[in-house]
Amino acid sequence: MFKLYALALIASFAGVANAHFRLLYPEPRGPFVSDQEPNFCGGYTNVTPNRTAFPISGGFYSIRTGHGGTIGVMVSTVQNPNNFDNFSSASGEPQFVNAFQSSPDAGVLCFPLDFSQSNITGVRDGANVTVQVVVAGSDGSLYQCADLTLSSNATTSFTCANETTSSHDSGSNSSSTTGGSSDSSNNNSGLGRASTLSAYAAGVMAVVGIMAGAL
Ligand SMILES: [Cu+2]
Repeated sequence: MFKLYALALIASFAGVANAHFRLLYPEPRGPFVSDQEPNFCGGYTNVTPNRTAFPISGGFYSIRTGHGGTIGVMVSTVQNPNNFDNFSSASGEPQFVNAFQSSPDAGVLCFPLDFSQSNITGVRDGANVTVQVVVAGSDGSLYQCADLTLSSNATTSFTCANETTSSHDSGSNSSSTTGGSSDSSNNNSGLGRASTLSAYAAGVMAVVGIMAGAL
């Protein structure tokens, strides 16, 4: 009886650890390491040479997540960002690229990532930047980073698609909608679950609170 219970407990922890999220696009700094995801850049503290040429406007990012959460993207203009301070402005505010997204669902999600509206110093054509995707959910804040070079004429062959599962990791109840390509001509077509205003506000509170804790 005890053994059975212990096994179930281990299985449930393993489930939590495996859930987390993966950054599908742009390409993350390195292979996914589940245990490292609660740490800065998912455990990858150094900038990588595999920079993705990324459009300043009309871009998107995609994750696969095992659970719902509030999702934000911070940006650093430091050449080798290796700590959370590098993703903050001179006044200490975390630099988020665009509005928080909130998804109650697990699955593959795709959201716009538009640098042109961000008004962050140093974000411009040709700049080397690093993005840090934050998912704040039931198991805390998780991080993945990607090193980019911003370009006004970058294009990508990655297809922005959404495939959500309605219950935690069940995978049994999925629906699929395919968004457009990354073309700047249809830059909102990849938007998945729309975030409501209240979810946005809650997200800001949650992520900023977590950032404050992390700093
Ligand atoms: Cu998780």
